Amino acid sequence: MKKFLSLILALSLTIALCTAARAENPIVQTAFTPDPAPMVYDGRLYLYTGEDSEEDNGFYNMTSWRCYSTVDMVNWTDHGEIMRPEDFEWADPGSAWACQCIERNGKFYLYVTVTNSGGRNIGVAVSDSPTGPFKDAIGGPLCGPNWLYIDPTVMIDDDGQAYLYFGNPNAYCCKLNEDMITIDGEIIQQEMTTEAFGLRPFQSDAPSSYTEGPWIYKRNGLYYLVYASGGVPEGISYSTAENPMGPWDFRGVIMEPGDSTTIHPGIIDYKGHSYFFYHGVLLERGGWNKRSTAIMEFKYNDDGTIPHIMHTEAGVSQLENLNPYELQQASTMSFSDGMRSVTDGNVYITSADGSGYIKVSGADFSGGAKSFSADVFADSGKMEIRLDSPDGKKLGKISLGGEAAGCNLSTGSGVHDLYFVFKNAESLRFESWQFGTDKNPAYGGSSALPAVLAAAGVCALAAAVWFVGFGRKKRGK
Ligand code: FUB
Repeated sequence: MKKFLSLILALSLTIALCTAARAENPIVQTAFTPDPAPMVYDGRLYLYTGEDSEEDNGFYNMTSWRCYSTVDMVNWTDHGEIMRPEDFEWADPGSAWACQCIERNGKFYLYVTVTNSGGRNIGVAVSDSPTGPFKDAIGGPLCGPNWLYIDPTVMIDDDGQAYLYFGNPNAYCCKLNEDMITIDGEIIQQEMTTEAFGLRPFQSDAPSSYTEGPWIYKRNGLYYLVYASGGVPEGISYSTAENPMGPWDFRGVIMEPGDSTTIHPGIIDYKGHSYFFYHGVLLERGGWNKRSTAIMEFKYNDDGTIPHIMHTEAGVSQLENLNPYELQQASTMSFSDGMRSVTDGNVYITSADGSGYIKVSGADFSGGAKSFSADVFADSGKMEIRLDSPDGKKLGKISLGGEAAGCNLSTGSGVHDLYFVFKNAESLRFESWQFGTDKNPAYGGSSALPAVLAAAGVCALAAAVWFVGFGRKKRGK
């Protein structure tokens, strides 16, 4: 019996630890996040995406470019809208198609696709920070207008030469000058052959399988071009080359089409792991023009080839625990349900209809949490702080509306998934939070009404089953 109980305890611990350590696909539920483009800078992984509007216009209603960042691959901080097409005075609103950001000499260059009356264009914006603000660097297109000019991807080679690829259904490339905002020489169209880019399965008249969304990088001296392929619905294929401007050799399909018309790849190494980014129709409220970013970890084969990657809702493993005693943005989360992100100078989290929750994965409560403070305000309702599931062990609650309210907080210890659960929270504005190890929380927030909660009670071992939801097709509301 003793052995049996130990086994149950060990199993429960294993479940708690394993389930606390995984992300979920899609990685963002508070907004739509098509066309993912990762970038590593100064120890953080940044992710740039477009934004498919919640308001359908029958086409791609893409209102802004957004930025997210992480240090653990599971909890992502939403930096909000970093730029809108209107910020390019010559571009049409709603045309924020695919982008990529790259750093050079401490400046961040955001290459984007935007439309105007003449066609599509590659524009470039610049900032001193990876999270913006970004400003149009030229005052006009880098290239375009041309209806075939979409989806820029940029790489700086070891010798400092920068290369830009873009295009649908042809792949174009050119060199960039060191200023990163002017083109050096001619724009060259690649030979769109089967040898270079594979065969389009159901379109024998198409020149090759290459469709759009190129992603260029170099690994072990070899150049890789990964791209949406096969026409509609798109899968993802790749080619390699000895020279950054080609010719390219088709190397195979990485991912089959999912349930989205389009798909868009991004590949990056971070903290010793290789990650594959793509988008699909992954949220319950999603659709062909309401797409979301997903991530898979993969390992290159010994010969440098990329393995076949399956679509899956199981995300990637958490690389390190989160420190709940540091001031955290409310927009840092691993999953949410019923919540939305709003950018108004700051980024805050609100709820779609007053109820919902935010999950923060793998928070390390070593030392024991005795207090909690948050920069949170709503006209009414309450916020509950729970462990390991939306209805798991309740550490405490904050009554929202009017003055800051509090209650006793159970002592937290160990590593737990943290849940902020909102009930009837009208006009919610949640900006940041922090746990404390003493009973007199000193709030470090920046605005709104600090709501304070003090502590008592016990945090029992949470072997509670984490709500994974495998088998559910779409995630979050
Ligand atoms: O998101 C709009 C367009 O759809 C992108 O520019 C393409 O890559 C495809 O994802």
